[in-house]
Amino acid sequence: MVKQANDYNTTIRPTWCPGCGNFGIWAAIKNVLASKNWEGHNYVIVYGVGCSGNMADFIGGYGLHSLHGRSLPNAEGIKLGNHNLPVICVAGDGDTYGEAGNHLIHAARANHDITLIVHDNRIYGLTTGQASPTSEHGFKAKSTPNGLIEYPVNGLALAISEGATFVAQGFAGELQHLTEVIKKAVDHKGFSIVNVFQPCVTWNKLDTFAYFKEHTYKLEEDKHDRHSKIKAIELTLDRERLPLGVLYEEERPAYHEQEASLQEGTLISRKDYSDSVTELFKDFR
Ligand SMILES: Cc1ncc(C[n+]2csc(CCOP(=O)(O)OP(=O)(O)O)c2C)c(N)n1
Ligand code: SF4
Ligand SMILES: [Mg+2]
Repeated sequence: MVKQANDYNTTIRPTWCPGCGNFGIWAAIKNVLASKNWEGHNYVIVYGVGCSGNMADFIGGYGLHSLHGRSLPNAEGIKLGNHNLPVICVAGDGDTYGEAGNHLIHAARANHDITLIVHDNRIYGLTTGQASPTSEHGFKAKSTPNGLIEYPVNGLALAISEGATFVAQGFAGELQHLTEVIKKAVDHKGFSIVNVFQPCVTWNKLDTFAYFKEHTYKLEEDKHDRHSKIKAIELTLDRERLPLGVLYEEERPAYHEQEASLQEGTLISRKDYSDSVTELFKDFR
């Protein structure tokens, strides 16, 4: 039977604030799962901790609600255990560019075959509105009543420079476009990152839907050279005009394709491995 987006709902209704941009990303991810006609065991989604990570309760199928800043290493472990399984990470801007900053660098340079979807609301949503690594310089929040001293992390430039092989951007208010971008990222072999502008209507009164609508533009595929790192990084430097679409793409063997021990099949298909895991699990009983 052909799947519909709502087939991926769980029985739990989202607890996000009415109007939150997380709804748009949730819809786009479910659209992508439906376009693949995947059953719940055909993919795994690893979530960080944040309002974004709460999506773990609202999408069915294989999933792991990990720790703040730790979705990537968990996803890498899953991918190395069964490299035939598509692995997606869902994490916030605070999670990805703050706590997981180091993991982001190493996932990119290893070219792990994982898609990371960053819910970039430029704030710590779940912990009720502190400045995040992507908040604007001068941003006044509870944690920075006199204005944020630091300048924002340029997460996509970092990903490109460290070796990510698919780098894109989307907006939660552009569902169809976002669906297409995430689908391309999931289809890409290697490390893909999609930074998604996701307004937090409760705590961030600066980076609103209206703001992103006014400041974003769609890249024209025939005009932008998505194989040039320099051109892609240049696009990320402009904080006033924010590009949507695929900024950078490159073909390079993924990590699991180069790891000698995985050439004859997945780890989970090896009896010596499953026996040792069964043995290990006895310790947890
Ligand atoms: C190691 C660790 N540090 C800090 C926290 C507290 N904490 C939970 S969510 C969060 C921020 C979430 O912000 P973000 O990642 O941007 O996600 P959002 O809620 O905005 O979707 C923080 C600091 C934690 N749970 N674990
Ligand atoms: S606090 Fe912000 S990010 Fe969290 S659910 Fe509410 S609107 Fe969304
Ligand atoms: Mg956030």
